[in-house]
Amino acid sequence: MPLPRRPRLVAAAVALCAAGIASAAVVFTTNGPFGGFFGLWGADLNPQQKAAARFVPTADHTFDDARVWLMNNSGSAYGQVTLRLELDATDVGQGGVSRPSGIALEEWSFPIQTLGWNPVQHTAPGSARPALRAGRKYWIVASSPAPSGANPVWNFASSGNAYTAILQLDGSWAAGSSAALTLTVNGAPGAPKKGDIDRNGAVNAKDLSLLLTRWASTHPAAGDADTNQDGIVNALDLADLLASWG
Ligand SMILES: [Ca+2]
Ligand SMILES: [Ca+2]
Repeated sequence: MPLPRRPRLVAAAVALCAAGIASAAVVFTTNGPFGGFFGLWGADLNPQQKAAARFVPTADHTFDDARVWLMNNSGSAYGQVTLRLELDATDVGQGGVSRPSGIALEEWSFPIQTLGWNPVQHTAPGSARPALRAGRKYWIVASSPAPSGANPVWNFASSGNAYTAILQLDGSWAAGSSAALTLTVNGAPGAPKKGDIDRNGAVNAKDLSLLLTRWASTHPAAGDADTNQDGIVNALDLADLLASWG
């Protein structure tokens, strides 16, 4: 006797969901903006002020997306937001103070999708999908060209332990409030081997050719050829590639 159609369809849907769950993991997350002691509040994004949250993966991942809660200082204007996934200054030879380096692995720009005191979680999906290496420091940096009073606000989390920083009027980064900017980073567990630039699972002459083509490049052209993520393609990356040959 043939099986009824409905149970077979349900089984297929469950299998698809299971596959989706298995391929994604939370690399880092804070709580959302609701329920905190001060209620809804956050850091203004305008030409004089950027805001950033730092995260440190505990295991290697491949970046999937970043999600932040944003609201709006205006009741009628949708401000523009730019988010960037940046390397840490201490990893790219910019001194010993942890802060955003200005070197981006990914970048997104979109209009904020909310008006007034109405936070919405905005998702920035990965395109280059860089490796997030265990123990390294990364930043999600937000900025906006919108003028103060009609600009996006990056909400503080009700609780959480992200390290945050604010770009001051004089152009220097300073430690943010003790409260965290909201941030969730998702990724697929595991990352390509260092030197597997075309991501086919092997490190071979094709990857070597790609690395040499990008020799001395900086981001974004450097891409995965910058295997040690120090901002430039050079002999250190070549050594990484040769060490994982095969
Ligand atoms: Ca390869
Ligand atoms: Ca490098």
